[in-house]
Amino acid sequence: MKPSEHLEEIENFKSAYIKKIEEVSGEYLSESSLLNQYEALAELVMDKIASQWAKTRSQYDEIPHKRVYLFSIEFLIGRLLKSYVNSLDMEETVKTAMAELGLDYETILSQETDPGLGNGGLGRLMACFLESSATLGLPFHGNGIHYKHGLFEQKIINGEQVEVADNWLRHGYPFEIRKPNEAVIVKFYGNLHSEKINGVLTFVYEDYEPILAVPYDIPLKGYHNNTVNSLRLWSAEPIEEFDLPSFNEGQFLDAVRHKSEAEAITQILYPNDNKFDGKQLRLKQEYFFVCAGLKRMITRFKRYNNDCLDEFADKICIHINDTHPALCGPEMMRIFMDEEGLSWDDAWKITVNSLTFTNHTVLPEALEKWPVDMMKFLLPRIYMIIEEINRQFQEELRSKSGLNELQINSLSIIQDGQINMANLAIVCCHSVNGVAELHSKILKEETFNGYYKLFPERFHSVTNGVTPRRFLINSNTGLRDLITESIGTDWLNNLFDLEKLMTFKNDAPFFDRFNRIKLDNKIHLANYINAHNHISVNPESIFDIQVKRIHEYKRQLLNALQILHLYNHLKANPHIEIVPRTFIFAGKAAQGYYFAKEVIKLINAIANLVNNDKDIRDQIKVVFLANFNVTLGEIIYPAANISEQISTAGKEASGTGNMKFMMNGAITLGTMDGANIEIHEAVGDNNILTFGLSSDEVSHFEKHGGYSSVQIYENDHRIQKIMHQLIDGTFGHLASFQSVYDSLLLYNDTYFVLKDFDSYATAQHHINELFKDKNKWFEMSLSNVAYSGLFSSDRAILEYQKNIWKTL
Ligand code: NBY
Repeated sequence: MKPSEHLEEIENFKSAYIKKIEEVSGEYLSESSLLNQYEALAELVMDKIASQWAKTRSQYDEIPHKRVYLFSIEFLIGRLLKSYVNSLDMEETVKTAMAELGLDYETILSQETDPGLGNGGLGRLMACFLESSATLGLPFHGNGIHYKHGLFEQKIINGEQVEVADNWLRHGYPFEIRKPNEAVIVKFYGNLHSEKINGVLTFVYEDYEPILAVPYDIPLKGYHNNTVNSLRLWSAEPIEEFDLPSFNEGQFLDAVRHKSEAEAITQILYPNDNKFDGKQLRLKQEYFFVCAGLKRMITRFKRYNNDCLDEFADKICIHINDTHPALCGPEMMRIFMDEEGLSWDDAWKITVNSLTFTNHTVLPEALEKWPVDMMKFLLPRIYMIIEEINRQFQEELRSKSGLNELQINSLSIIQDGQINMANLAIVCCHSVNGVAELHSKILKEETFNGYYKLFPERFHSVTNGVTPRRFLINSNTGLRDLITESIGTDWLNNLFDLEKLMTFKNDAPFFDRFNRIKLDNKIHLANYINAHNHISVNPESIFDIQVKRIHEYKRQLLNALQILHLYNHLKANPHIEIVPRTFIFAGKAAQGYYFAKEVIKLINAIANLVNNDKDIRDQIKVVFLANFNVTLGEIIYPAANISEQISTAGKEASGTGNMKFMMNGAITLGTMDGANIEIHEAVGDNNILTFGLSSDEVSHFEKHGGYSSVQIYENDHRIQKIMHQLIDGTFGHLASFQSVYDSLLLYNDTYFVLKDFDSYATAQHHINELFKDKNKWFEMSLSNVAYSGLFSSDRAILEYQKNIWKTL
């Protein structure tokens, strides 16, 4: 763009904005509230996106591509306004226009709520996939739930987590469009009987409870292109506002009961990550969005394919994100047979050939199993179909596989009165994949070994990735600009290009700027910490960060205990000088997860002890930041020196935070788990710090009844000391951590915290030495940025296209 055109664009933008402010607020700009200023900008940006959105839709209809529909019960999309502005390539224009109007762009952006429609990695991964697909220009659509309340907001009060309901729609949401004319009906409960209608045996479903599913569409804009895809979120509503007969009879409470029961379905996101919670309402949610999403999609498909389903599986891929949407299998069978009149065999072919499935965890407590009785009661026809799928599957095994009854039973979809949803998913889908090499190997060799032996061709692996737009380009603008000035703009379209940065490893001016950018990012985070936690931290200290959901297997406890040990060490040796270190934590614990909440309490208790002890001379600081979410992550990742990825080996399927940190030049301190192994491979031994048991060692111990944590305790004075401190009043008389103590010593330390302690402490000590060597540290950090290309979600999506969805 010529400078004169740019000036004109800014002027046009300013006048459009002034007009928009009046439209949204009925006031002049000078009188308008911050919220109105944000709304006006959001609407202006939506106007720009809308025409591209309409065009993308019609192009997809004209040019037949294979489409991918992604079903996920969570989409953790984060704030959108900045993403939209940058993807429209309007950052400069908007920033300048706002400044010329006397407005602060950052403050306006901060008015946006962060939709918390997911728990953690699984939901965030889907958001990255949506963004990458739009950027790659692929027809890819999300289907999920329009939760009225997302994941709770976390406050830390007196060192403990307190949950506050998240009301993200309080001020409305400018980026969604409600489509009441595309609503569909979803049916629950009721009775089923078979009847001959016109000589054909038909299932008649009666006395069911109909619920209206209304879609809300959110545009997903590709970066610097014209593609705008959709995320469709379904909201549950009563068919009629009131039950009029009851209303007229004066039974007002009965009249509104139906309304609130209907709305309950999409009221709240279940706050568990990696833990199955078998509530009926959750099963309702799962069926609700599966049924609504499939119905709309199939209707649309028929409209553009002369009412014929023959080519369905050639043109459509339905991807299910973990087992939460696994009812897609039986629901497709129901639609194809009961509504479209297909035979079982024809319906089954289309179903299996269009469905693909990703597993995200091997933790047994996360695997979904629904009681048969609940399924039968809530979804009688679906249950009937699941039973038939299972019956036919077992028949086939009996006739073809040579397996004995015991083996056949172990593969059954229905076991001990429960429906095993992973088994259902594997049987109904033609592809199953893990999310990192190690995880996929464990799926094949352990978790789903019986199925792997039956269907080896179904098993795949696609290592996760994250979008570099959100996690580097838009959130670390200093580094973005340095990279572009150094290697040009190609890397914006191909992250592997970052490798060219290695040519700067001996470049002094580059070294200075690279370090200055990291320092600026750390100052930014330090200011945030000061404002929110009233703790002053030294930006020159090592920022050592662990942010993720709080879970025993992720071992925030190991980190906390190591800090306590370091504190003891400094107390005992008051003249020791270490490189100052700031340990930063953030993450939510599920409301009902007692142990995880105790860990939050312990971290805050340690923070209180360490930060206020004069003897420590500010050499270490500990900070727990409340309410970790996507927005906070965008401040944290660019400021990190150390990325803590310390799960018990074999337990973290992949991890994606590890990739976000790496892209921003943090050095991983991690176990050989999930994608850490692939990060290690990408950066080489010198640019990562690994420690601890391997997953083979962990599983060896597990198979032999664990290890003796007491023995470790007895032989290690450091461990004895910290264990005593948990219960001896170190943290005040009221704060005792008996349950933590017991889990480690009495219950034999399920997650190998004490077993890995020594090796972790050694690695931590090593960091101290490494950081002193500025050149060495720079090279490590630069290598992490340079070799992060592999961890772009663009690469992941291309692999899905090629190997899973066969859309390339
Ligand atoms: O999925 C995470 C994995 O732990 C992580 O290693 C991986 O990188 C990421 C993306 O593949 N899993 C995860 O976030 N899981 C959940 O959030 C989750 C939520 C709900 C339930 C189970 C798992 N549930 O059963 O209700």
